[in-house]
Amino acid sequence: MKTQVCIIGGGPSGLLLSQLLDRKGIDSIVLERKTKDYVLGRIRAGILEHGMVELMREAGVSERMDRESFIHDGTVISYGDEQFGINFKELTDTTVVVYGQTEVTRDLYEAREKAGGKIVFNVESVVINGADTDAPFVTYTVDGEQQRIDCDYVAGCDGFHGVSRQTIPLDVRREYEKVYPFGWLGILSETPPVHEELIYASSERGFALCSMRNENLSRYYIQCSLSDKPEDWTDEAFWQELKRRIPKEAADRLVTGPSIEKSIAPLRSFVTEPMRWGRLFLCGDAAHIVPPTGAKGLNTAASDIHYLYHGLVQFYADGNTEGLDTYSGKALARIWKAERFSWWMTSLLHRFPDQSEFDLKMQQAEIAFLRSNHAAQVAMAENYVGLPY
Ligand code: FAS
Ligand code: PHB
Repeated sequence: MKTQVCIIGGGPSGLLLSQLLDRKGIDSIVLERKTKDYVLGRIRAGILEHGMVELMREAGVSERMDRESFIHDGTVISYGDEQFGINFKELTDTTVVVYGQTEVTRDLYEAREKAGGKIVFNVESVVINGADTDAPFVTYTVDGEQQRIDCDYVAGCDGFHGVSRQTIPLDVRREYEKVYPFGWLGILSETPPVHEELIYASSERGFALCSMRNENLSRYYIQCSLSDKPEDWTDEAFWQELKRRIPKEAADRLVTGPSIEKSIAPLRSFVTEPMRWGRLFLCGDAAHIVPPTGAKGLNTAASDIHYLYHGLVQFYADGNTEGLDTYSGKALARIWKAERFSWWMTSLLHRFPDQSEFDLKMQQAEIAFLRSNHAAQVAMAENYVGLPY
């Protein structure tokens, strides 16, 4: 087989790139390790920045998002029983969209299938060959048969555990990592959200987040130990702990119910540089990971796709490689700012096992400064709604 762009990974990054390229007449093939149902079964991000929303529009997949998503003008930050709002709209004249990554991915799959897009599921043993030559090709097996795709470029959209990043030689790659000493236990429940906006809660017992997917589907998280397993937590234990970490007036009105999904995500900050090696481009979680506190994971994947898409369109239009040659530098410039913000939000709101009394005082002072200082709130809001592409 031959294609112009071979895309490894059928998550939001790979599907969005394939859909955008298709609308410009650029051919791609998506190789996905799992089944579509498995990919759609992952419960992940919930907040879309303005830039991601615009990309969904440009990809022609925004109709259901426009119909079913929530627009949020701001968020609540609480510590103990104290709470205050950050009004993104007033501070930045920008809002965020609440629409689950699962729905984004579902819409993209539907669009690719409608357009006759080529997606190969259940692929195994994917190998990216000749990425540092002018004739790269990808080999893989499906149903026990070895296959080969010759292509102009390879987009590594295969997430943190994929093969793309590993294809870049160790003497070329530089990796930066910070692993946090806790995880997030998340549940999904068919209950009405506790508040019309998100509540990011800091408490002496640890962090909690009250989020949502729609008016009767809520997403809650509590900071948990890395040694915890989802089965260690009954629903009742989760709800009781969540109530201890959010303001009393929210805890009193919290509607609880059975969890329909329960999982633990580890938290890490991770970046690999460069994000290009020859004709291989890394996008999204294949190149970088953020702790989900700042809701930047999916949204930094989006800006990567924006840069790569425009670089490929420019190349196929007139052979100009300027966009491709500047991809890694441009993507990393925005990624590092998102890494900083995600690390800052995580440091601000979580309890760290080795925290000293002084560290706690600094955390409380940082929250008090954010509560009282306009410039601090503008800075937080500008990062949360998304820095420019
Ligand atoms: P993805 O990991 O989503 O997709 C990669 C795809 O590649 C997968 O479908 C995988 O099956 C496939 N693949 C892997 N190896 C392959 C191979 N060798 N061959 C072919 N295919 C292969 N972000 C937030 O903003 N908020 C959150 O709350 C949040 N929670 C998260 C929880 C978890 C457990 C994880 C892992 C991430 C979370 N994220 C969150 C971040 C998440 O939303 C990512 O940023 C987003 O999925 C990035 O999308 P992709 O880059 O497409 O990577
Ligand atoms: C979510 O709804 O899953 C969500 C929202 C905001 C975050 C992280 C996760 O910062």
